[in-house]
Amino acid sequence: MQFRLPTLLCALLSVPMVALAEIPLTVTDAWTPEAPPGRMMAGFMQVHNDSEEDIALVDAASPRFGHVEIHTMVMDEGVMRMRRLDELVIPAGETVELRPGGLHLMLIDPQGRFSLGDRIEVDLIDSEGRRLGIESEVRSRANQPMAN
Ligand SMILES: [Cu+2]
Repeated sequence: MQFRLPTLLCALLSVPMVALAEIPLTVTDAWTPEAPPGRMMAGFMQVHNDSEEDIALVDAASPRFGHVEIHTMVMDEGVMRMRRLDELVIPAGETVELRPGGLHLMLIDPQGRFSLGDRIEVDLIDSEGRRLGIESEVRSRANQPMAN
């Protein structure tokens, strides 16, 4: 034990204490349509890439949900279906829109209930392990424009 403890301390001290940089994205108008309790919910937003390099979002997480995925909609034998994306690329300098009928975050396994106006914390995670914290406001479906 006398010999192990210093080794352990060295190992701990060698872990970088510097937080990873935030993802250089600007997210605006993030919102989530209200849903019956216990159901999956969606996250919509505009994501602008402020940098000169493409950014690949590969995951997302929320303390309010057991699991978050990035989804798109695809036409499958005449029916629109959701499909999970392994990555969503936000091209340098461009804006990608997550909206009803298209790209969205899928908020799965809700932990508790949500009311209109609640702000759901979500971390976007990119291929370099960087994160960006956003808040998605729960809104009524009725007041939102439908896709297309
Ligand atoms: Cu989905």
